[in-house]
Amino acid sequence: MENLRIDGDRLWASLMELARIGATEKGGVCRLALTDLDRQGRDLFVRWCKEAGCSIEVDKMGNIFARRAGRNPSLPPILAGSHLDSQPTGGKFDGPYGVLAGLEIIRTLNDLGIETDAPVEVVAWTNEEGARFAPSMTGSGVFAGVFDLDYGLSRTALDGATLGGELERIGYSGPTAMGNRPIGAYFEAHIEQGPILEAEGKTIGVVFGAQAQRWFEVTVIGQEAHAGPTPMHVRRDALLGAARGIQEVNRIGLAYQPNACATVGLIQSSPNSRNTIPGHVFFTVDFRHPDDEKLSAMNAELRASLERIAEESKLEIAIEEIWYSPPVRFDPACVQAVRDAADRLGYSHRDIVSGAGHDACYMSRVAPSGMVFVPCEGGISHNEVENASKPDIAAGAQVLFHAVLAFAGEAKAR
Ligand code: HGY
Ligand code: MN
Ligand code: MN
Repeated sequence: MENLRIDGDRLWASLMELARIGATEKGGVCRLALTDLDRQGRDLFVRWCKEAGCSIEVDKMGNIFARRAGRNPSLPPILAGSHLDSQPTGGKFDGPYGVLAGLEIIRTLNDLGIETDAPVEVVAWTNEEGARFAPSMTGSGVFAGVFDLDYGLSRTALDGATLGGELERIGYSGPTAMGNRPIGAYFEAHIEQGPILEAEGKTIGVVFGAQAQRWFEVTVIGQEAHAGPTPMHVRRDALLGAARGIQEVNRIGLAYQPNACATVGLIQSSPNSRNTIPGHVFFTVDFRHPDDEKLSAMNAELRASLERIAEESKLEIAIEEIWYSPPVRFDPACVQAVRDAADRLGYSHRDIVSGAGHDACYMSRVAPSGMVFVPCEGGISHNEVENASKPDIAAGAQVLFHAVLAFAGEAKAR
């Protein structure tokens, strides 16, 4: 097993080449799901997989599966993958690392002339980020049966584009039926996107689970009126109501420390004119906690706060939960395979729970799944400065390779 080494330089070069698609001035990436830039990234990935001798399948949600045959085609495949879409101010590694680390496994198997027992597949999931089409992880969610296909295809962006329409437009509305096929195991390499591994000087995160999430959409309705003649005490200011609501989101997040996370990331106010009192405000809430009951309590507190604000400020406030992702525990055998690989390869490691959601969270419902984390600089992600070191990127891919091989069956030279 010890000579089974991936090529870290080749992986890094592929990451940097892909990062040129949608590159931003600050060194990040903006490749929103199903835009032309996402299509270009997908096309490059497909070309590389074909060059590596893989057969390609695209399903009805645009998930791309690149398959390397194994000795026994009847065995369920071992998958490695992640996503190619990014946040608006995203980085080079969030998503592409897991996809290209999977491709690096294929390339290394080819270099070493190794035939695995089971087929190995690399997958690029559609719309993991949920930045353009909410919620997150819709491609893997439909594959895993969490959402039905109509729900997935009907997700609508703020500009009115539908996920299904955009899949058609960029030519990635595939013929393959969704999911419903045996998968031997699924592994995903990802940057941690938080500060723990770097702070502790650990190279590998052995991910044993992910925290729960709830996403909400809040609409505040007041009354547009003139900013000049309207006395303060008669106003029904929707933006002031939203501000109080946002303050409550933060207060609730702080009240449920040490693990709660509470974020308002998107706000729209209308009519957005300096001298008109806002009459209509829309904002989003992202609540997370490893403990499901605490997350429910945060939800209840938010609803109570918004009710009180509506009454006090004579506003109409509606809150809709649009997404709930329960806490995830990955398969113990997959977690152990990652831990054993890190041990065998001599990498420092620690068990860790994922603060972020990942496609592996949904894949864990249909296949034994595990994840490999590597540190990112300053723990920063969903930011154009997102960075990781070449040795860590290689180390994570090395661990991924050994974990996949542990499930793909003994590797023999062809
Ligand atoms: O939001 C998340 O956790 C992921 O980046 N989609
Ligand atoms: Mn990601
Ligand atoms: Mn992300």
